[in-house]
Amino acid sequence: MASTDSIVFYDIASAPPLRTFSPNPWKTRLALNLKGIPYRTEWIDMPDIASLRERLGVPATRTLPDGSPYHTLPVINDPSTGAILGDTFEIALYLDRTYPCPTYPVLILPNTTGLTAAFNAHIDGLFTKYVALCDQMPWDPRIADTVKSIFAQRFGITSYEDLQLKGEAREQTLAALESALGELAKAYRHTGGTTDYVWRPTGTESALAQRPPPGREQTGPYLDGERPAYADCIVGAWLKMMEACMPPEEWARVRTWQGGLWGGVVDGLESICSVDKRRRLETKVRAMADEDEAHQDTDEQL
Ligand SMILES: N[C@@H](CCC(=O)N[C@@H](CS)C(=O)NCC(=O)O)C(=O)O
Repeated sequence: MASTDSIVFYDIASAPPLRTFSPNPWKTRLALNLKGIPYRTEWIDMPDIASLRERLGVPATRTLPDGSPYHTLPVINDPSTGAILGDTFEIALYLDRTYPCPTYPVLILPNTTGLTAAFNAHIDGLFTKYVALCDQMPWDPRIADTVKSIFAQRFGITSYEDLQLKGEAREQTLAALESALGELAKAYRHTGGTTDYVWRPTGTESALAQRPPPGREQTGPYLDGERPAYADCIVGAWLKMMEACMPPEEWARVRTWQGGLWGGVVDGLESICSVDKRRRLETKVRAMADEDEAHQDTDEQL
């Protein structure tokens, strides 16, 4: 249960009922839930992020095209150590350092920090290209007009509505997203090298020969093994954004692409997606920590 000593997690407020919908806060929420660390959420309206960060003394980690600071969430404040952090990757590293294995499951496996950072940048780049498809962000009606004018000003357009993708252009963007996700799907199927044929029914003989027997392919829901790591939270965070912000019929299509891989990834993370029902997770998270301890014992014996 969250107490007064619990981590305070600042997330971007949606319309009621309050829920997480933006990708970077999702990364941190998934990470906190995966580790099973008690926390409470403070919901911040998007136009108030800059003043929050200034009040907490957390410098901006991004810059707008005109060079001015771009204040973002998530931020966490951990009263037990006094740490206040405002960058998702920094937060993941901090959580692993401060809440270590074996008491807590590990987010970033040993010797994969650089790899995970590069993966994070790659995934952010991949999904950002298609973010115009996420045009149903659940802004609170109280601030929706302000948010839209902030975005319009940022993109140098007169109306937020000009950002909307429609008709054929939208279909083409969906097709490009499917293809980009097809590339990413290769990372989930540790077979067939990097050829396109990993996720297509036909292929070169050598690619076909690398496939395991039907039913024994690695098809997620996690990138590696039987449990999620931070890399899974990164992909999961963007998919959860699509689930929350795309027209439902389009999200339903994304779920089915690459043999239903993306639906499976989101469903596989379901137990760590909860906003406030942490108790449900505790048994599962404890089991994961035990597993990490077992791995560590094995490593030490080698
Ligand atoms: N590099 C930062 C990026 C965080 C970020 O871009 N957050 C977005 C939400 S996904 C945000 O707060 N945007 C506020 C805005 O657009 O004004 C991190 O990893 O924490």
